[in-house]
Order: sequence, then structure tokens, then C-alpha cells
Amino acid sequence: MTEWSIDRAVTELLDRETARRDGGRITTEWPELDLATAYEVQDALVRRKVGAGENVVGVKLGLTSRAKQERMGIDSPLTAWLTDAMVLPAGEPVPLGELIHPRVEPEIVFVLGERLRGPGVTAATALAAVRSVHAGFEVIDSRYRDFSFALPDVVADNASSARFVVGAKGLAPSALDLGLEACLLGVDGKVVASATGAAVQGHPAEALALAANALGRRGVALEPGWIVLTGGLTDAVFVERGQEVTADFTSLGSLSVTGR
Ligand code: 0L1
Ligand code: MG
Repeated sequence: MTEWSIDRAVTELLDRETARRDGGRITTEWPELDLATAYEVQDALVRRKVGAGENVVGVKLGLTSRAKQERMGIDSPLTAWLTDAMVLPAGEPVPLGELIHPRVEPEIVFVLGERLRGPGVTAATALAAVRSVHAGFEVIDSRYRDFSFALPDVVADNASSARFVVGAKGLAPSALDLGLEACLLGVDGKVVASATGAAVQGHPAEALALAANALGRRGVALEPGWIVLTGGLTDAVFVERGQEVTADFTSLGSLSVTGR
């Protein structure tokens, strides 16, 4: 068996994604995979995607809400990369045939108007850099069996990233109270979960500041025009063929996706 390395982990994770195959945790075979190395795997994985023609269009946070942390059994938020190949235009179905075992989660999404570079970014300075706030969905698709992973595994796997939807309606941050912005998550017309923006680190702007500071420590700035997914507000739901998942927000409008 070849020794584990950053390169081998990237190849394994990308092979699983391409073949629509899940597999065991990398940390089972490579217990020395620590968080810093896992972020190196994540960066190298995204460099391979960029080398294949994808473009980085933003970042996402994961595990920012208690609902997500409790479900995944991990209490540390994380960051990961978004590329243009992950964009699912609003109204398009979730392409089940291209994915392994997708789940959908509602998110509050920022589009940046100004550059943000940590460390030292506060929620207030973070929010001042936001051009518009949107409702969104993230379609996550872990390359690990049963979405079972330790923190370094999921970080290496670019935090289960697969697709994301950004709602067309964009509001200035000053136009709404993001901590109180409520979201009802529905499946086939039945509400299955609910949360307000406060579920995300107390306020989604705290999540944005967290991303700016974490990436700043790695020498990366968040650029104007970048999309930032602030993390699942509620637990994610599986989406089956023909099933409709809806997110109804107080001010940000409604979104729906159907599995196909
Ligand atoms: O928004 C999120 O919390 C995504 C977390 C990514 C890890 C996962 O739930 O698979
Ligand atoms: Mg998410």
C-alpha cells in the first residue's frame, strides 16, 4: 500500500467524486492527518480543480450552527472553497445522477463588495464589506460513507462541497436584521426544520469574520464579488428523485430545489 501524502489524499478524494463512490475515512489509514495538513489537502484539491478549468468564486463555512455540529459530531467550524462548477442556477434540479448521496441545507449567503483580509476582522467590519445578502441552498455530497468523518477528513474533502444555489433576491445588509431572519425548511410541503440567522455563530456576520480571519492566517483575502456561504442554518435533508426542498425566509424570499 502506498504511503499517504497530500497528493495521494487529493487523488483519492477526486477519484471518489468523479466515480460517484464514497469510501472510508482517510484518518483511519492516516491517523497523523492533522488539521493544518488537511487544509493543505483542501488547497491542493482546489488547485487541481482550477488546473482543470474551474475558477474559485468564493468560500463557504461549515459546521457554524449547533444543528450541524450536533448532527456531524464535530464542534469546530471550518472553511472551504467554492468554484464556478458548483453553481446550481436557481430553479435547476439537483442532478442526482452526478452526485453520490446529496443532502440540501438552507444558508444565508453574502456577496462581497469589498476586500476582507484578516486577522482582526470583526462582525461589524465584515458586514460593512458585504454588497448583498441572499437566501441560498448548499448541496453537500460527502466523499465519505454515510457522511461519517473526523474534522481533518471533512476539511480535506473541501467540506463536502458539491453544488450551491444563490437566490436572485439580494438585499443590503442594512435592510434586514440578519440575526432574526427566519428560515423554514420544507420537504414536499411539510416543514421539517426552522432556524433564524442567530443559529449561525450568533450572527452570520460573525461567520464571515471567522472566515476572513481563518483565511487571513493562511495568507488569503476574501475578494470583492466573492460569494460566501455562511453555513447550514439547520440540519441538511436528503433529496430524492422528484422530491422538492423549499426554504422560506422572512425577508430574503423563497427558494426551492427538486431532485432529478
Ligand atoms: O454548512 C455546513 O455546515 C456544511 C458542513 C459540511 C460538512 C457536512 O455537513 O458534510
Ligand atoms: Mg453548508
